[in-house]
Amino acid sequence: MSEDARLVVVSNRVAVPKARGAAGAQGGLAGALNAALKDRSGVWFGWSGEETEEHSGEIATQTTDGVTTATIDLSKRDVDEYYNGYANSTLWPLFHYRLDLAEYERETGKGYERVNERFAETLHPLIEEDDIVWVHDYHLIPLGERLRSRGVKNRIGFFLHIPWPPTRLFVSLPYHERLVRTMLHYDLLGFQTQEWLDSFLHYCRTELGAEVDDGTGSVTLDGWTTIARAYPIGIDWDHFTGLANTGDARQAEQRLLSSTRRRTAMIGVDRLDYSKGLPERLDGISRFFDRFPQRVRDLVFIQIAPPSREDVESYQQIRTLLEQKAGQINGARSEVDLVPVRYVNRGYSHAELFGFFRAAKIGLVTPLRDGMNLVAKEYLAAQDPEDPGVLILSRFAGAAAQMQDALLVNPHSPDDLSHAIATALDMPLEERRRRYDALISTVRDDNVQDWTNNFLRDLDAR
Ligand code: ADQ
Repeated sequence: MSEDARLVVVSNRVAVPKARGAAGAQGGLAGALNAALKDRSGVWFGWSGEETEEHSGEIATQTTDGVTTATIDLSKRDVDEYYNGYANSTLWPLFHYRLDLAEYERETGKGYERVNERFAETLHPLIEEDDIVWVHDYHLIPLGERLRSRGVKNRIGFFLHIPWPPTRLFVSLPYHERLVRTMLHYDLLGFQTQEWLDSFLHYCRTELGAEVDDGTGSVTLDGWTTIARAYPIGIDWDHFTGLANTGDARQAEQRLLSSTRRRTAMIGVDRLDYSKGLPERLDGISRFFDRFPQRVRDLVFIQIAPPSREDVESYQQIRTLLEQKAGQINGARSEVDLVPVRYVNRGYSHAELFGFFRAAKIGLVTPLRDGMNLVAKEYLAAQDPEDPGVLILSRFAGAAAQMQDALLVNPHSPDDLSHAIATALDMPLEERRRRYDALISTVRDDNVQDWTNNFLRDLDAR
């Protein structure tokens, strides 16, 4: 990218320093983008997270560490229809293959288009001639096309953080064609893995009749050409591993070790979301204790899961279900001096998570479907290379494509999970080291700086 080009990042939420919800369970996006923006004196535009009676169009800006954030508030109706509605009750479940949970409501679809239009209207005057614009995620798919309709000629790229579903599922979305056609107005489209990219290209070819070149990823339709490629996201390795020496990380590690004593700690850390496979995970653990009742003395499972998207009903249901399942295992297996499952409903700082990960000899990451999953990478990054823990990873996480040396499991199968837990518990040091050595280079080298550089390099070349 030319050294002078300013970077404008657009995403639904913006991690404004000290803003409500800016830290904690906001997701993998925030850390990734801050790293990209720091070097490029960029602007980060999006929703403040605040609701107002009426949409005012006012922009609040703030500059910290050379990064300017520009945020707008949304009306309650916009939040209901665009955020809780179309983005999180239609696109999120559908893109995670959950047709059973996807809701198709005309009104929320209109709200989604209206808010994308609002974003374009407010953002347009902030864009300068040579800026490069990078739009993120499923909330803002039509934004590029909305900017183009206002005459924006800048290079605009889009990255999808979640999976792209197979065509046969995707066509259940009303107006699917209209949505995908807007994507062809971007100069560059990024997906997490080759699998999601293949599904997208398949759709363009078979449903839109676009001209698709699998080699270059170019997609042409009605005079518009975009390039679609896979850019697997990574963690901020230097920052995350640097946390090892903090007091918070050490204390967290000690706290976990002293509370688990002779038992092996197995950890799960996820936003409370049905895509993360949490009830299925507990079924696997329950099966493990059914098979090996005496091993309740060897293993303690710690699940850290802060609530998210609590205004959406399917998220309230999953929370109740999890409480029941954790309660059932503990009811059946607890002794006066031990409880097999600790279920913690809150977020922790990355330093504390580092310490917990390091103290846990098994990392259990079993989403039913996940664009990438950064927890899998963070778990490994926190391990002691001399005595590393074992990562059990769902084959349906995007991360599995890069992490074939993890213990890969089918998260739908309690037997498979139970078997993997037993294997991990008994795995000799030599094999743990071999797997760790095979996995750590992708975690370290394919990091978030590499991801942003690759994406921006290709966007600049357009
Ligand atoms: P998420 O669905 O949020 O992200 P993930 O990639 O695992 O999933 O990122 C979660 C981030 O939040 C991690 O950095 C993790 O440490 C943090 N986190 C989770 N639970 C936490 C807790 N209890 N306390 C504090 N922090 C917690 C979406 C997609 C993913 C994709 C990312 C990035 O769904 O597939 O990997 O974006 O592109």
